[in-house]
Amino acid sequence: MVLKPQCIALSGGVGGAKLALGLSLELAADRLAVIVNTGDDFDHLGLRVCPDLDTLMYTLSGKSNQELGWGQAGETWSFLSALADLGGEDWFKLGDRDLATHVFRTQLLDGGATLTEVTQALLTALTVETTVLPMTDDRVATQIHCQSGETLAFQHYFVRDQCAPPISGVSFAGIDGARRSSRFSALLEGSEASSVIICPSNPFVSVAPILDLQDTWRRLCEQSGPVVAVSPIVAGMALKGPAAKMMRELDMPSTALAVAEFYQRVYPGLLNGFVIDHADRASADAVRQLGLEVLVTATVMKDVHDKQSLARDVLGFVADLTAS
Ligand code: FO1
Repeated sequence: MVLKPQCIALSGGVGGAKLALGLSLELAADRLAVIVNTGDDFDHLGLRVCPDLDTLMYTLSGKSNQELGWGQAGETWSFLSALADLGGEDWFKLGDRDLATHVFRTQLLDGGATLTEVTQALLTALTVETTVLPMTDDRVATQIHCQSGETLAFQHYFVRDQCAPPISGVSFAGIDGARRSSRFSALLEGSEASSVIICPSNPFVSVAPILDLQDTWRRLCEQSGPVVAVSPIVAGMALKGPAAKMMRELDMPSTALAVAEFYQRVYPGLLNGFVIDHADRASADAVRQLGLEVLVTATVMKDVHDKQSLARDVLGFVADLTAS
């Protein structure tokens, strides 16, 4: 029998990793599993790069670069600089230490290991005890459809083009044939109740790939524990990344309320609760009118105290919803 964790967290990169770290400080390692978006993954310079998985691993191991939000602390850039001298592609900043992760991963994948197995090998090497799982071992690639008619691979849009092109939509190539990783599927089975926390990650490019994979969002609805999402939008701005800009371009107001409306419209019945920042407390009643319980708290995570404090608040909210 699989022992189900108390909490399944769904995460993209930087914003999600912050709350995942807070949750890992509040819960025993065997009570938390973090499911990570792999739609941002891509092949670059002959290497398999998995930015969100790496952000989670580095954050949970205390090795993350706090200033950049991605990559490793104390990084050096000799490889990238030498590559630039040769006229190679240097738009995606691979640090020397980070490079070792991608070489190690690519070698194991080429040898027949699954992404789940490689991720576990990296977590073990980094002494991270929390369960961190890719959403799938199959290839799913987020595609950004631009208002110009062009379609961009995610990292070309996000890093190379700095999220500048106005977008008209997002799709996930390969998702129809992709399957949940077996350990992710195992987490959704069994009788013990798990709560689900959707981290403050971009709903369109970080959370949607996980929810859209097979019947995942419907399986999450069937969990006996509550499902809550933390808004990645605070006072009209994204905590990190292009979520607010994307919302405006997709004809949505860039508000926490619009994030809740998006989840209710696209994944009806998924959410039981929604977490918004004090700055958005005026929207609490409107979110309640969508049929959701609301927690208003401090959601901006600048330091580890903020991360643990938000995790504690969200877990308390989940416990209240479980009891009611
Ligand atoms: N983000 C950037 O804005 N610029 C970069 O050059 C960059 C390099 C990079 C290298 C490895 C890695 O794991 C992540 C990296 N990221 C970079 C972050 C990443 O592209 C995004 O944060 C995520 O894909 C969005 O969640």
